[in-house]
Amino acid sequence: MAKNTRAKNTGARTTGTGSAGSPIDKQATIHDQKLQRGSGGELHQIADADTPVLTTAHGTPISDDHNSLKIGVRGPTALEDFHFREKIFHFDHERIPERVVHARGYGAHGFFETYQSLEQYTRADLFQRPGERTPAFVRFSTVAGSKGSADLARDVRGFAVKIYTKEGNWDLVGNNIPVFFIQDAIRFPDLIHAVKEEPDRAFPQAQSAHDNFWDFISLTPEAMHMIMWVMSDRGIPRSFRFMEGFGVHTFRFLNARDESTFVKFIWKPKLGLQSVVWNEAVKINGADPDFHRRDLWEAIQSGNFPEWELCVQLFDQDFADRFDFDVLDPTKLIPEEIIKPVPVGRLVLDRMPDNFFAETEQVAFMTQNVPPGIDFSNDPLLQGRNFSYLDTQLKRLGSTNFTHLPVNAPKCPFAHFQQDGHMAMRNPVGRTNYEPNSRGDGPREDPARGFRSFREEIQGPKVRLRAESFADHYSQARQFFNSQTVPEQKHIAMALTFELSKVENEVIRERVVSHLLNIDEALGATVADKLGMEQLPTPADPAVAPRDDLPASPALSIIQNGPESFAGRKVGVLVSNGCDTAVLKKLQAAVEKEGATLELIAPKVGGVTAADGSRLVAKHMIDGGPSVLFDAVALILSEEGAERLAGEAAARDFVADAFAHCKFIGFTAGSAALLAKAGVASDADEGLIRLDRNGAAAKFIAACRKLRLWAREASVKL
Ligand code: HDE
Repeated sequence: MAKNTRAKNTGARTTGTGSAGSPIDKQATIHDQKLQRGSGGELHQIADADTPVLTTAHGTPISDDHNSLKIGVRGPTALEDFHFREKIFHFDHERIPERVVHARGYGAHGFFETYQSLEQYTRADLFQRPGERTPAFVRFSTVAGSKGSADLARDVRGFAVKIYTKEGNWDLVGNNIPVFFIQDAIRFPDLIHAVKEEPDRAFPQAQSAHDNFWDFISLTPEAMHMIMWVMSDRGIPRSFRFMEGFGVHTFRFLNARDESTFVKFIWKPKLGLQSVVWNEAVKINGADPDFHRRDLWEAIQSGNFPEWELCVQLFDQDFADRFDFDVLDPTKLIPEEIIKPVPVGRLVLDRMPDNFFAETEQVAFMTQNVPPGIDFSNDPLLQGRNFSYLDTQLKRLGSTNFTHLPVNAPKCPFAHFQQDGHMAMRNPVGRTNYEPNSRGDGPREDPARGFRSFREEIQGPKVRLRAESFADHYSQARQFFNSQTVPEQKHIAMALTFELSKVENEVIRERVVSHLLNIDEALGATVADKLGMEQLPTPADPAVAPRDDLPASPALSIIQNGPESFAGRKVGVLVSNGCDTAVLKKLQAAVEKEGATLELIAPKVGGVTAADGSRLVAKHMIDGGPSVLFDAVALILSEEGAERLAGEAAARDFVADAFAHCKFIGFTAGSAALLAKAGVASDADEGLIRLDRNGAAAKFIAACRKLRLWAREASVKL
């Protein structure tokens, strides 16, 4: 069987002949393909009744796509070869500039479904009718790395949503972190220059662990709150499906009477929050740099559509005046315990793009895309963004007509007098291309339906100053740190230590620690100690003394908001020849009942023969399926299988890593030899669960709902 396939694939069997005088003189049929062999032995695929004829972009049918036109069979190529020229010309121009930030991203289509009418607060059409669905496109991204960088970089994640409402596109261009590094858009180019690869050496790529970034940060105290978030587990999410999204800035809702309510937007994932540990992230980047992409692709293709609820925090001017911090300052958040986020709709992603380039690469998000009923606040970061995003689209997409691309075009009726320009696809018809006009042609303004800005009274001198109300740089950073569980606080300390250990200049390290001391003395001292600093630097001089009266906000912790469910997660099961299928079947049933998935890993990808003689096909061979790709693992091995695997480094790492990353490990008695060789005692803690006992599969999955056994972390000392 295998031999036959091989013979066919090489096209070794040739039949028939080409037309007389043609350089193509032999034909072969491989599967249902018609192949011809050319004069130099190359294989040509020939059109038949079922396949379209290959043409140039101008429609000219092509007879030979393998050989350029030459003067003599070994001679120079002729200039008149328009097909060759067109093909190479087009290829040479396939790339468009990658996004200057958020270059690496992955998108999907879906819909937004409104829960309730928000008429009281906003006249935005999409929030009027409960149950109504509005098409949406989402692009998730990392910020610092280039288009080809790995998914598990420690970084902020972009969470950009385009909702094609009946009154124009609404782009909520957010992140998975509710605050930002800087308070004024004028700082953005410096921030991004600092975090991206250093200009003389062009590394490190997709990493903030280098001198330039920390130099900038150490001199930018306003970044400290955001630094706490990025150094926390939020910076290394398990996948896009398990992240929150935040609009960050304060926006306004405007109702039909043009009354304003301030609003902050939050996307909450239905599957709950989850992150990985740093040691795992580093290994995932090697094992599967597309881990986040693949996760979204697999979930959507298998019909497990990821879902988020859109929540709003609503408040009025009175609250804004009373609140501890300035609501226009994007380095501050409003704790959920102070203003409870109210769910107003859900976002479901149910379709991958047909073509990555056309949709995910060319989608153009712009903060200034808001429908009537949603308006901006004066947050200086948002004001700057509203200027930036239009500019960037022209640079990337090359034409003012980027709104003609299907992914960017509104899905509601639209009409204007804009015309011409590069690649205009939609061109006006008729004589009138201006307004007002006496012919009664073309669109007209609509003072009632049209977009109106909030009539805000603004007065003041023209100044280049930062508001004093923005000057508290440490209090919310401290509140964030105090709201984390012990393991989460440790992760922050470890992340800071790792990052600063990559900084060559000791002065920069010390300056960062001097800020940490203003956030939490013990944190600063731990990082200093782990960096081997001989003495603690003096705390940085704060513009405003950090407060210690802000209560912890449990909503800020990932672990305290665990889903208590294993749904949407993945178990990796290591199997060997002679394994017990009854145990596997029970585990499979328990996994499916939970709404999770299971993949088999075996010594060979072709699979194994179980004890009952059945054949189990594997998804991964052991070297290609390390445990970092799974949320929990199980070892269903025969004694002999376990002995053999114990001699393989990849199998030992599979177990040792799962243990070190605090994962739940199910195992059968036969698997003991591998556990032992990996240095894991089968009774080490309650995270090791026997699977070959009555009711064991359900018990294992119930334990997995905790996602990780953090109590183990102190002993593994990652
Ligand atoms: Fe962006 N940002 N940004 N940003 N941003 C871009 O627009 C910019 C900021 C965010 O998946 C660019 O189309 C400035 C905050 C996301 O296509 C660019 C400032 C937040 C995406 C740009 C900020 C974001 C971008 C680059 C400081 C979270 C990816 C390519 C004032 C609320 C969208 C592009 C996608 C992309 C500018 C700050 C989120 C250059 C000037 C704060 C999710 O226009």
